[in-house]
Amino acid sequence: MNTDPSQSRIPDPSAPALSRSRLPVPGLSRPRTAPERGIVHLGLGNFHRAHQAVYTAEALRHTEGPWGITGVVTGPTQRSRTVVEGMTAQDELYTVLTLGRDGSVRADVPGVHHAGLLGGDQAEAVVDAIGDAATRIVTLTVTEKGYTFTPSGGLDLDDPRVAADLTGTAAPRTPLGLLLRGLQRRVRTHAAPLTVLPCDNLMDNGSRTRRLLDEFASALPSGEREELTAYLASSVSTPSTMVDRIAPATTDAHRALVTRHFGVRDAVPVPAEPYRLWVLQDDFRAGRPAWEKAGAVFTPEVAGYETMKLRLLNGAHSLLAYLGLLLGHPSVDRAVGDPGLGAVVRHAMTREILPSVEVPDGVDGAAYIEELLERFANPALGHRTSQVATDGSLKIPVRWAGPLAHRLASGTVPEVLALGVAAYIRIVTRGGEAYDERALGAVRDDATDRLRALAGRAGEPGAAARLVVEAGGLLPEPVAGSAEFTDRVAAHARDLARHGARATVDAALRAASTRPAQKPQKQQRQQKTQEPQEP
Ligand code: CS2
Repeated sequence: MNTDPSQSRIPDPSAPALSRSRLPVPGLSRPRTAPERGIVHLGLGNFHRAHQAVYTAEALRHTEGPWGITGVVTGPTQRSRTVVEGMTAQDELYTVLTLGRDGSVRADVPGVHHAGLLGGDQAEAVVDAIGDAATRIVTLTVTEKGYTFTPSGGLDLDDPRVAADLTGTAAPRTPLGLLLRGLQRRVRTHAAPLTVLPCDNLMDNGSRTRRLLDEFASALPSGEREELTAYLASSVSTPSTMVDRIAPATTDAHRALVTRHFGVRDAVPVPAEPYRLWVLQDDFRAGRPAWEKAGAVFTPEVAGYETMKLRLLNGAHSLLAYLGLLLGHPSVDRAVGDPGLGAVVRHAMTREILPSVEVPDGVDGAAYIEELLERFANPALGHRTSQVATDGSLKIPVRWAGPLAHRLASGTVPEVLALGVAAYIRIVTRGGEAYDERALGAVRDDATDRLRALAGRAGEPGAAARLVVEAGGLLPEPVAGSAEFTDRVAAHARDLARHGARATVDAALRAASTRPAQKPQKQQRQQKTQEPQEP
């Protein structure tokens, strides 16, 4: 089946809504009834619906089990509410549209969800669901922001929402608050074991989540603290996972596609690429679905896959997003299809990022990079650069800090990653003055006001970028304190302002291809105020 872009992009309101009684229709089989709820999922967004839900539906086709999912919306956005309301109106069903590079469309209806909950308005119901003895796994896709940690990785006790959740006088608002109150309910009612499975793009997401839960429990008043700490230690596991599938935001074009192909109206379909991967540590305290039957990989060596994916896929994605926005590209496929940008990103992946990655046994790093570039080039996805650019202050440390530190330690300043940092700073500090925000979409980032104020203290773009790197908390030492690195970022920032993105990307490509990989001269920190050389 093929997509035809000349066809209507507006959904047909007269088509009947997707529902169990409407199915099967040709191309869409009737999904099974969701089994008893064994999983509570925090973060009912597109990624979960195209990834874990699909794995779970497939696993259940092979092995029965109580693995129905109650999805919880944790963010306040209207889009998240739309998902719960849309699914409710459709018997908790929705379509996963698998969109191939060749224009092929495949549709699946997972049908594994129970009625969704709104974390804000229905916090008590969420706590009940997590506290229910039938719940065996709590999974999370709450984005980097949802974990409420400080740059050093600890629980952000200064975040007023965290502080409020710790007092327990009102309904919990943060994902960790909801989770902790649910665990508290479990301790006080039955103390059955549980697995907490984070599925976000964070390195060592299992141990990081564990640390945050432990810190949350330790910050509770005496009495509450002891019971939870003991329960966490004895009965809760937090395996690490690497998750991968590109699943962009839904648009009217996707809704129209469902109606055109299948004759039904779905208000909340999920577009996704054909590729998917899930790598997990097999440490489940109360059982799990047979996800391996759906292709998931269980291994103690999750870290290797995580590093490879976060640095190469997500790292390159962020480069394409920031440089793509400055070059006027609305989507990732258009950005990677830009010959100059495609070439610098390929260079960065091969020469600046891959050397920092210990590729897992059996994986060929160069072939993985080619596969990623092909995945990015999928035009059917329409993955917005502004969507990937969101929350850069939290994503950049995860994606770029490791490769930057690795290259700097080996005596090379990574030209393209330095340009990426300059591009991010330009976008976050100048917004609509830096790129066509109206056409390409706004880039949301909680650090915007803080970084703008910092940049404003410095004045000219090079000095502003330098100050943001040195004092903005974006990148850890030794990267932020490397004079060679901040010089390059400042030079790129100045070039972006003076000569524009096209000339700067082209110059970076020339410099990156010709610059010998040698140790730069050691510079003293006080020398950093000197004007750097133009590339
Ligand atoms: C993207 C990811 O939005 C982003 O930051 O880099 O959501 C990416 O699409 C997924 O991690 C792919 O698995």
